[in-house]
Amino acid sequence: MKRKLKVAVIGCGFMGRTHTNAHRQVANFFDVGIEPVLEVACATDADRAQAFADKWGFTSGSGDWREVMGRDDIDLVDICVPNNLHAEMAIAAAEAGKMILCEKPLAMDVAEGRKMVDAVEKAGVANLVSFNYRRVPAVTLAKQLIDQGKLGKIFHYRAQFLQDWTISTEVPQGGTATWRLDSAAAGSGVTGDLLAHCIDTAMWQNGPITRANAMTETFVKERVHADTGETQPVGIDDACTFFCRFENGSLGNFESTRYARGHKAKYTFEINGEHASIRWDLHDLHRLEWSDHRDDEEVRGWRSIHVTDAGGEHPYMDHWWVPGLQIGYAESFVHQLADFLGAIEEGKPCSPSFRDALQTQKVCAAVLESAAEDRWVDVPAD
Ligand code: SOE
Repeated sequence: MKRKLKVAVIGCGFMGRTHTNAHRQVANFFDVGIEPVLEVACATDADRAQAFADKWGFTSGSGDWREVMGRDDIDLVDICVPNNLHAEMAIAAAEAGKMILCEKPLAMDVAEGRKMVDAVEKAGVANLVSFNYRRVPAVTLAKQLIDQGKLGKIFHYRAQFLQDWTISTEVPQGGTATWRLDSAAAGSGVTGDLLAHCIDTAMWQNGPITRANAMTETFVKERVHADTGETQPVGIDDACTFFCRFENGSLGNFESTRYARGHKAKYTFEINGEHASIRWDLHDLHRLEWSDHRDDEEVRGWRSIHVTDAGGEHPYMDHWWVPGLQIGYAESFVHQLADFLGAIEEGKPCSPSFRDALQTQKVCAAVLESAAEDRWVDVPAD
């Protein structure tokens, strides 16, 4: 008999759907001894929460997250709301002794993030931040190849996350669909929303980032606020480019923008080592490209690995179909949950924990400070 874990999903938008889908799928594909039970879906609007609960199979819907935190029957709180609510909800959940899965970025800023880390560590509750791209099999395979030393010494890490959905000046800020453009709800723009993913993956694969030098730009300076109808200054970064140094001596080069016409979610990275290079592209997420200088000269070049082998060669793939058949974006959330539940079962921490995500928050803060002050900024190690 599997242990049942009663789950409250807070937030019924895009991320609420990705997480709920994972809760529904995980026990069918992964043999963990814990099974999530969809107990309550919560949103500010109680009717919206109830409609979401009905559609996705929760026992009930609720318009009051504080009441949900106080319920004895809830084991795990899954926070899928705008960034400005993460800290308050996570700290309340920790104080109520709940396990917590929290959407990225961890917090609005480092100070908030520290309070969240203190809260979960003091309460001793299981905690994980949803940097889901780590768990795309091709990305996990890249990490394994690096750890096995197959690339040798790493010289360069470069990553981009490009989108084009905010170019029109007619797109509002704030509200349910466009809160990511409102600094009061999001904290920052592409730095916290998109580069945080790249930074998390990069530090996981290549170790700590120690210094950064950045520039940011806000191309559209004013937007109508969806809640008030008032035109207000835009406080987020629309684009951010930064250089950095990693502790292992390698150089980093990161770029993100929502003004790259033609790109929807073009997250790519390339890592150059002394023996080999690898590169990955979210638009083709089941492939990892590999170029090995040790290959015979006449066949040396880039090869494209179809990361779908199910015999244990490729991470996570033995849980899905048969070799050659792809999975996608949604499954990265299933993998994340399977790893989290497995860690809970074993009483071990799961990464990225709140503490791991705080380090990403510190890099984001250093990047924003560097851009504001036009200078290199060190990233504190603690
Ligand atoms: C923004 O458009 C966004 O949805 C991010 O918030 C997600 O974290 C990213 O995975 C895709 O893009």
